[in-house]
Amino acid sequence: MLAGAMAAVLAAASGVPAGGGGGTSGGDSFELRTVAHFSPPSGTVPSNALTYDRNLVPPGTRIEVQQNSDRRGTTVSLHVSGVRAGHAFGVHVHTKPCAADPAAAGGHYQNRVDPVQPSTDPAYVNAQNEVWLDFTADTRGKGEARAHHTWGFRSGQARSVVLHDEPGTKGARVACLTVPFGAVGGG
Ligand SMILES: [Cu+2]
Repeated sequence: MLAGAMAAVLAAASGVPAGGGGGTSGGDSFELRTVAHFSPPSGTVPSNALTYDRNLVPPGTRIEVQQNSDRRGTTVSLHVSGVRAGHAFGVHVHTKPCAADPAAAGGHYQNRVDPVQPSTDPAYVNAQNEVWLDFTADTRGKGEARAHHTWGFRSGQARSVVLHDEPGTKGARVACLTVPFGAVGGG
């Protein structure tokens, strides 16, 4: 039996106070690091990292996601260890948390939101308007990716990272990590 939901989330918003009042909402940066090991949705212990395909993402696979945001933009980085060697995955930031149903994570987070949802228009569905972290695992089942944008997330609207069984946007959902991505300035 897998040792359940080994997961850790560290989040910190920090910044230079605008005035002398010690006040509050206006951080100039947001940093977050989430580390977890995937487990099947049927596991008895709730997990923020769920695998829907044991062949491509075996239980125990490690995933680490970092967000670094400031006024200039946002970088999201991904490190995975333990997936199927040599396999090419499509990965995106999605709008909702993971659940037993792979569809629960919703659609892709979009900077400019397509008025037509679910979104299929390439003018909106692309790596500039969304956060794509596609990677190909090496011979040891490790992979990594990084994406930088000059925009930042809207608070509470980017909630997960979904791994798909092929690069791009057509692949089936094979695993999902819930991540509380944050906004600069608390907005
Ligand atoms: Cu996706």
